[in-house]
Amino acid sequence: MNTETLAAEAAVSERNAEARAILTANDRGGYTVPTAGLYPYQWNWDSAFAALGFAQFDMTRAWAEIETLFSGQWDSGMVPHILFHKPDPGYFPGPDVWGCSGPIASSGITQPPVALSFATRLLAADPALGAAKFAALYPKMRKWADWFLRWRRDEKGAIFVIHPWESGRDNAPDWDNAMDAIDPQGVGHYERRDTQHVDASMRPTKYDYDRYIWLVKRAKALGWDDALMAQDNPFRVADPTMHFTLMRGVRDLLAAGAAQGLDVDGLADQLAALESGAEALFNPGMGYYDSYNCANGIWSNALSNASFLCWFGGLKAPQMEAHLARVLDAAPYGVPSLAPFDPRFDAKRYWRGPTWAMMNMMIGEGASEQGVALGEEVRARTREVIGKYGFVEYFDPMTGAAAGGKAFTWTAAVWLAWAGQEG
Ligand code: 9WN
Repeated sequence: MNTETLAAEAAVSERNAEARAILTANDRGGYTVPTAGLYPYQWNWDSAFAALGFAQFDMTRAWAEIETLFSGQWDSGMVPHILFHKPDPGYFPGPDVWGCSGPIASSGITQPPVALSFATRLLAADPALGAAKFAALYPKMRKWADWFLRWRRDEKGAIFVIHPWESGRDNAPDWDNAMDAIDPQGVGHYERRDTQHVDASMRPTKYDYDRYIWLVKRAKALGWDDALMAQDNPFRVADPTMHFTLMRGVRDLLAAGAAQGLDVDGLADQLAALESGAEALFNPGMGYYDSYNCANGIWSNALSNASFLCWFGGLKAPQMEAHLARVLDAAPYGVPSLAPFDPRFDAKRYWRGPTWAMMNMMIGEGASEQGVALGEEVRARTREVIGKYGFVEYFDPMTGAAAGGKAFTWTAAVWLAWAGQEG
């Protein structure tokens, strides 16, 4: 073996050790914080990725992450986007602002249900350990999927979000049209904490935050009641992130549930409904998957990283390959959260441009599964950017520069489970 190969191997094993150390340091006992300081609680989809990372070296701990997440499930089936296990003044809005009454103090909205899929991966990786754990979680996972189909599906069959935080892509241009219709009267004084941890230029703006908090207060005043919230909801945006991750989750539950001899009644129908609903998310004018405002049907015309989750959802979507090629040509450290040739692109501002390793994982894996050669390119670029700039929250897609929080759980997990592996 030559010295160059040895040096490259040493660098990878150093990164592996660093990634494990991040997961361990962010472990708060049964759940992991996304990063110390900026995000001091358990976040829903962050935890699902954390489980994949832990699965590389501690399978029991991996299951615990998902089990703890489901311990916060509401009677309705909804699994909150944040579980406030222990009060921490470092994050706003905290439990008092949300005013929810689930089994654990929590937010009142959900997040993309990647935990459904990743639980099936833990099972596949170690069936002897996983069978009983999977079977115990299975009814809860199904209840969450049922809840989505009941309360977050629009007339055209697409899954929508009722808050930008629900999608996990907080300040994406996808929400601009619906956000513009909100007059955040009465939002009152509040103190942001995020900009005490991270430079304000990398975060959502005050305009966004006023509306985020206004939406929380409105839902709180309605007692977080799904039926009441559904009436005259000012923010309903059909979202490819939610749609494709749910589609993948239901598909994976169906396959794993059947293999384990569990009750899969109704899952095939749900999957079929989501497959036909996916057509509603195809923007014919632009020729790609997109979000739209359910109130007026207006498309976002945003080629985002969520557009490329179609493959992860299980679609063939051959027409998306040329879009991915174009975006990767424009952004050396892609996949950018918004195409760089979009005038709304901002390389540093959160979900309006930066590259996110966990989105890349779903895009890259999904593409490879569907035979799209660029899937491997996405993995190689993710490996390169993490290798160069470390385990940060997100990256500038043009320069690769590190941005957002440091020592980030899901970036470390994605390295261990996917990006850092040999191609
Ligand atoms: C609000 C934790 C979360 C991620 C989201 C990301 C960001 C929170 C925030 O951080 O959102 O949920 O306060 O900005 O957008 O995807 O789950 O990492």
